[in-house]
Amino acid sequence: MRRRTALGLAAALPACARAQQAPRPDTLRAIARAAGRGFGAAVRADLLASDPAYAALFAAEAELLTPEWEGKWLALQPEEGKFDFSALNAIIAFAQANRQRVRGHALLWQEAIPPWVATALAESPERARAVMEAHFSTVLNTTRAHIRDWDVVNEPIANPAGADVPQAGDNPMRDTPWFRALGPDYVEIALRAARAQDATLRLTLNEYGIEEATPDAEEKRTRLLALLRRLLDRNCPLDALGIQAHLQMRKPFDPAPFARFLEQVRVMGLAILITELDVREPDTLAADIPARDAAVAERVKLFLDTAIGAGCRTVITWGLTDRNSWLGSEPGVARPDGVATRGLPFDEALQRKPMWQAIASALRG
Ligand code: 9MR
Repeated sequence: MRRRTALGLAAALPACARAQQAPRPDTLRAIARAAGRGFGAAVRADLLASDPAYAALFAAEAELLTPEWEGKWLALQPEEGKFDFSALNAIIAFAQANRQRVRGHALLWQEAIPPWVATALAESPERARAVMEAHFSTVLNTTRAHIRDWDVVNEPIANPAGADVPQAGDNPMRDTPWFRALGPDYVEIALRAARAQDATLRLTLNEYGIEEATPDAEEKRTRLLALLRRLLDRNCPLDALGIQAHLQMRKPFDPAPFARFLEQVRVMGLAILITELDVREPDTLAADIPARDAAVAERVKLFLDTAIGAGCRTVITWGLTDRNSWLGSEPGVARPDGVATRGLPFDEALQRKPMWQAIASALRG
């Protein structure tokens, strides 16, 4: 991860990314705004600093920015008590220069935690709580003026046995270092700890694998609803559900059960955000680009129409361009045949694809 001071980055911004002008009307950012909605994307500080075309694209198209890496524990507190906000601050400076908002991602997750945290969590529940509270205190108080929405707990629900990432036993909570240290109440402990630091911060619980029409996703939705009900029954502070939406073309999508789920979340009084939208293409897809792009766009349109129809007002994609997507680089996720994946609204040359039109059309509602 390249490091730059916030000032250094702002100075390095291309003129088009610095301009304090109204957003162009034909951008996802402006289309969403005109419809009373918000559009954003996950962003990387190293690419903002090194790639002017990438920076200009984010300045034009996104109103919300989620740090793809820079808000994670390993990025912020690699050693106990030694915090590093340089990369996150670079994103905040970029957002300020372009009148964008930044979402926080993610306070508590089982990935991107440094070894010292794993060791501390294994020591005792008291030590686990102290480590959590110290991290939340510094992170939330340092970012308070700029980040008003954090994913407090990321991915707490276990995948059902037999799913892509199976887990032994049938505990509905995912077996993570936090779960092992503090038991199933760690989610409530974390939400209360975040609220204690900031009375008006939007507290979001973020989850994946709950969108599609498969038995695994249905079971995960059931588990998630049970957790949300339990939290709210106990008056635990919680404001929003983040639905990651890493969609997969090889899995079916059916609007009806997903809409029913969203309605159940909505009546609990929680806001619903789409936080990490992208589309994984099937391994078997023939390399006919127009057909692939059309299929991806059709899936995105159906999915977003369902979410927006159920009251979701915020759509965030996990990156903007295929050039820089985790879909093309993550082992086990990238296509085994080496064919570049096309799961984001802009292609590798930063040109709009049918997925861009699908998002625009859904945002217009
Ligand atoms: O896209 C992210 C990748 O660059 C990071 O290496 C990885 C580990 O921090 O996390 C990826 O983002 C994940 C997100 O934080 C949570 N939901 C799943 C995303 C894709 O793995």
